Amino acid sequence: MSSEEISMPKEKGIDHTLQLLKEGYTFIQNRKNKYESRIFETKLLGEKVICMVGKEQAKLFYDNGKFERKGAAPKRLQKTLLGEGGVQGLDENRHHHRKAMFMSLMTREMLKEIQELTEAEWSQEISRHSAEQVTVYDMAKHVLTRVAMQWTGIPLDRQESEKWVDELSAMFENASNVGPKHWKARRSRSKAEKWLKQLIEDIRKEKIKVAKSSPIYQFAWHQGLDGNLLDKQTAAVEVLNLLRPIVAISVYVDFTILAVHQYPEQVDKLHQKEFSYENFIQEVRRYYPFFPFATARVKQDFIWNDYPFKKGTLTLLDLYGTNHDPSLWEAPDQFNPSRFKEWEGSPFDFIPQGGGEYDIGHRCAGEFITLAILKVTLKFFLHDVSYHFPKQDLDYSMSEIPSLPESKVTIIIA
Ligand code: HEM
Ligand code: MYR
Repeated sequence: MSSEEISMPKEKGIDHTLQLLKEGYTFIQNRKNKYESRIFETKLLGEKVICMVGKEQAKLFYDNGKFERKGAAPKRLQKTLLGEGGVQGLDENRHHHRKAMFMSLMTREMLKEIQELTEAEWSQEISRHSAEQVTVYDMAKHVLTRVAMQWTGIPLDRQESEKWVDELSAMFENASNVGPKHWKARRSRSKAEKWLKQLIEDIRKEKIKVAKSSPIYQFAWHQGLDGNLLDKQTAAVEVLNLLRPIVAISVYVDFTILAVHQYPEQVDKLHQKEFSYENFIQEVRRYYPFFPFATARVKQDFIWNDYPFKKGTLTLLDLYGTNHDPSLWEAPDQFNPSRFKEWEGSPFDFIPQGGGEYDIGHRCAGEFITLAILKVTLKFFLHDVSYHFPKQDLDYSMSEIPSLPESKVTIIIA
């Protein structure tokens, strides 16, 4: 260490993985408060880990010269949530090239299409459950599975699509679990990858025809930087990087309807046009917990604010904690969509789906889709569905990842 370097606060002990599982979304925040530092060192899964939270720290984390993604995602997460060989683990030119394929799908027309599909599927779903007691979460998973299949151009009808609800859900619902749930997620991924590999092959051999403009066609015929098609396995992983997270939007749908129930005064303000539907959705994504933190590794030795960062060190950026940082957000634990009227749109302070840039960074490729789907879903529930909330347990845990209201938000449809 040179004379200008100082050590960052360091959590004592051999390993803190159990505390991470116990404290969940608040693990990094708790230590930030304890050490009075937005950056500290701990040990997780047997290795030294740097944890960071805050806007300046997000800027640092998304500096491609300082951090890379190779080997950053834990293996068990690759076997469940992410898959192996996908865009999340690529760096530099290979990442930019692959990411461009995802971002090329996010056109105004494609976003409009997914909104229309979402509205149509919600209409169907609600009429199907007329006079029943249902959970918003389970309905959303069915609706969004059908939406995901149609939008991606997967040649399955509604009923066949529904058969994949459980597999697509297990990959994100069980991502942080150990034991049988973890194995269920692994099996779900293997089964879905096998199916998609075959489908990609059939499309390439023209045994199955799909629209040229569809994402599945684009991915089947995507050429890597070397001019070759993606191997089938990687193509399957990337198609799942569309299908799975579209279904995962169900978590935000559940929290959106929870917010409608818990904050009727904010719904009144929305009706009075004090703020927009988008503002309401943004506050849902800021306020409620979903993706806890992003992971990267130090690319080469550097010093930041006098702290030494050593090449290869695993680093976590607290997404939930940054969205609740009291130095960035006034009264962060209040649900207040109006705050987004004044928000300046920084890519580093509001980061529920990661921060930084889309094209050359790892910020979520599906953020526009997420907003598009949530906006039409909120409008639909406020204007086109007659329902009420029975008595239920709406608490949600801060240690279960991903977290959901206990009752999954139960409603009785008129
Ligand atoms: C990346 C969250 C929806 C596709 C990410 C990242 C987060 C995230 C935290 C990683 C950021 C980082 O590593 O720095 C979420 C949440 C969603 C969601 C909470 C809500 C359900 C979607 C949707 C899609 C999608 C709907 C596609 C249709 C992706 C892809 C990446 C990604 C492809 C990898 C980007 C890259 O590595 O460059 N998402 N996401 N996500 N997301 Fe999402
Ligand atoms: C997606 O399917 O990509 C969208 C959101 C899924 C969220 C699942 C949350 C579990 C994350 C576990 C730990 C993250 C550590 C990198």
